[in-house]
Amino acid sequence: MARKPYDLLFKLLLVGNSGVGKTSLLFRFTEDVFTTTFISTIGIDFKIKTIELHGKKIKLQIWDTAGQERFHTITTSYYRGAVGILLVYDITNGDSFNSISMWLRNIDQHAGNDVEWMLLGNKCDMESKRIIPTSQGKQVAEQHGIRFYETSARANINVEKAFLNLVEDILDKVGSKSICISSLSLGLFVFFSLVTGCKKKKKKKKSMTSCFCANQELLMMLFL
Ligand SMILES: Nc1nc2c(ncn2[C@@H]2O[C@H](COP(=O)(O)OP(=O)(O)O)[C@@H](O)[C@H]2O)c(=O)[nH]1
Ligand SMILES: [Mg+2]
Repeated sequence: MARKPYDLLFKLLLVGNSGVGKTSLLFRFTEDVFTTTFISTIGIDFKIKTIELHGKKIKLQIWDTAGQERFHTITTSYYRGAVGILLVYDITNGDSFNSISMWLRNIDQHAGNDVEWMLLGNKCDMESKRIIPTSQGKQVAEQHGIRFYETSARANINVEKAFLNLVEDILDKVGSKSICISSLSLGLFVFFSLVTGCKKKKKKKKSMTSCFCANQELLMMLFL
């Protein structure tokens, strides 16, 4: 049988003001290119990149707003199913930094509670035009307990690192959830074994103590 082309599929989103470099970051990460001539069409588009991390093949479907952020018309459908969000501002543009709170409200309103997100201060290659000090970006990220990177799609700084760390954080979350689920199923299995075991033994008119001892053995076998 043919091997499945991937083990996991993650939907990631890029959000932030128009012109901060979302499309450039997407192209840098998925195609390792930087071009100044992106055509921004109305509508939403995504790019796919498959990566391998911790022995898992992960297909990333990375959605990029295609200009509609200018009209504040990003709706729930854009956020639906997203497990990771890269919120981008431009370190040379104060407005884009001030809009972070507006984007946060948008994320809060439309994205799922479990979504993993990080803050990116893009265009860090333009030091001479910097308006937002690194410390300000760090502060916002610390307030929200999230990761923060200054990136440059142009000079290829921290782009791959940011995406991969986001995916790693999502993987950790997924991992701990599946551990929770398997512990829950184990718990349920043990519970039902105890109940059915007791019922059977009751029929044989054995005492509750012997029933408990037998099931303790079962528990030990499961946990050791
Ligand atoms: N210097 C510099 N310019 C960038 C960088 N990223 C994007 N740009 C430029 O910023 C402008 C807006 O980029 P774009 O990716 O279209 O932004 P979007 O509207 O957020 O998708 C374009 O002229 C890009 O060439 C970067 O890291 N450094
Ligand atoms: Mg764009």
